[in-house]
Amino acid sequence: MKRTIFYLVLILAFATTGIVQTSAQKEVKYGQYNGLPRQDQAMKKWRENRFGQFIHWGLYAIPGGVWEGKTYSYAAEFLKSSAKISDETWDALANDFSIEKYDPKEWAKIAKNMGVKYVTITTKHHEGFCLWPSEYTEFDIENTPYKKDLLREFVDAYTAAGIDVNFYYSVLDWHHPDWRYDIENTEDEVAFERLKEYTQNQLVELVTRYPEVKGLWFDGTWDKSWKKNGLFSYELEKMLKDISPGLVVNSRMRADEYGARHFDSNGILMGDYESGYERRLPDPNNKEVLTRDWECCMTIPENQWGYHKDWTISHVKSPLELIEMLVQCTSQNGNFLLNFGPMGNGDIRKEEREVAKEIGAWMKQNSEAIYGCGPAGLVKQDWGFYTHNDKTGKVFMTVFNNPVSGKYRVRLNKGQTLQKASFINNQKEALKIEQISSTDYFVVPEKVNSQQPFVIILEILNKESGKFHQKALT
Ligand code: H79
Repeated sequence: MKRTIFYLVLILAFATTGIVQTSAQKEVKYGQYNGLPRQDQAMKKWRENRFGQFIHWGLYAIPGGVWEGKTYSYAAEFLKSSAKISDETWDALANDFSIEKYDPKEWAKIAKNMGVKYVTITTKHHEGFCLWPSEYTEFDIENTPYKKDLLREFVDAYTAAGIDVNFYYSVLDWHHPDWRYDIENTEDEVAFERLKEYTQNQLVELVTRYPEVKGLWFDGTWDKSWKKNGLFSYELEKMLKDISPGLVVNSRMRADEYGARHFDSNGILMGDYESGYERRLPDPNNKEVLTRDWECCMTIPENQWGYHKDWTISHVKSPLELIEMLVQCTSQNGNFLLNFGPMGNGDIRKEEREVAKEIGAWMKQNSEAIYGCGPAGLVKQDWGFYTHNDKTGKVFMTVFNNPVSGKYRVRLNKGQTLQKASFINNQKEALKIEQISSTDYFVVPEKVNSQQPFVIILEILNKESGKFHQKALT
């Protein structure tokens, strides 16, 4: 009996330390090689940015989800497929891409005022149309009435505004004759080799023509054809990083030699950060996501990335909902990438301008709780989310739900004491604190703004080190 208990304890001890492997490790040659989480300057900057703007712009912005008088409710950038439009008809939209209202400096100003630190723009979406003059296709901006390199103008304007530029690139390509969903015979294989060459050429072209680019965001990589080419994506990632040192690449690019995506066959993340959170967030108590870099990309309406004329067909998220998502991401070590779909004429729709303005107003007061912040290592409470700045040691509580008691519970870890609480916009004045146990406190502000999420800064002392709270990754 004693022996059984001994073994049981042993097994439990190993299980909790993670030494016991539940499944055998596979030999994976084309998996992760970056050493994560990356701690170089470029990656640190990506992480500190926290808030980005996604831009979906292409020919789909012209019809805006409406074709021959009929409104298609599925994603506007999928209209070619939803309305079963022929290649010829769709490709002819390039003749209407005159974008007379395109003003990248104004776009950059809107983004800057919203408070984003980076932007990710679709250089080529599934339709295959290229926003830059590519040497490798005619289906690009050069062959529209606009003619000029809009991407160059975009990169210049955003860079001048101090916003890091990233490129989205869809490998899936409805326009390219060599695209295959799967490789079933020699003909497919030969065609897909050409598609791979095209993909590589274009990506090398992008990082060379626009050396300012900080990262690549791959999409359309879920088909069998790509999954059967783990070695290719492995070598391509390396090649692009050789040309552009510091380049930050999302996990969607890669497949390993067994066809596993995002995470290799041993469960190790590929690329530099995980990009599976599309239009959804992790559970707020999910601790696993704290151990890696990740990004959530989000639409303002339900599922519209490209410009859709009719935003009444689904719920449109309010700035408050979006701010809450941004804060949640920060609290769980993630970035938040909020999508905009500019119009076919190059203008930004008024609803998006309004969202940008309102988020921007909040950020002007409270961005200290976002930039450079991450998890605080404290137990989440119902009023909202904690964030923490490693460099200053400050802990921020961003409140979204006000308790009817007017008392905001804080539970510290053992060995910590709460020294002070104050509003972010009035740090000189200390708020009332009630200690209720060795670890628990109530912060009791006399008056709160119940119309807006607000931020309280906590100063926490670690009794042993005598220092302010340092990040406790769990
Ligand atoms: O660009 C936006 C969308 O147009 C694009 N990604 C965002 C950022 C997108 N393309 N397709 N989709 C989104 C939805 C595709 C979902 C599926 Fe699948 C692809 C269903 C089956 C294959 C992803 C992979 C979900 C399951 C497997």
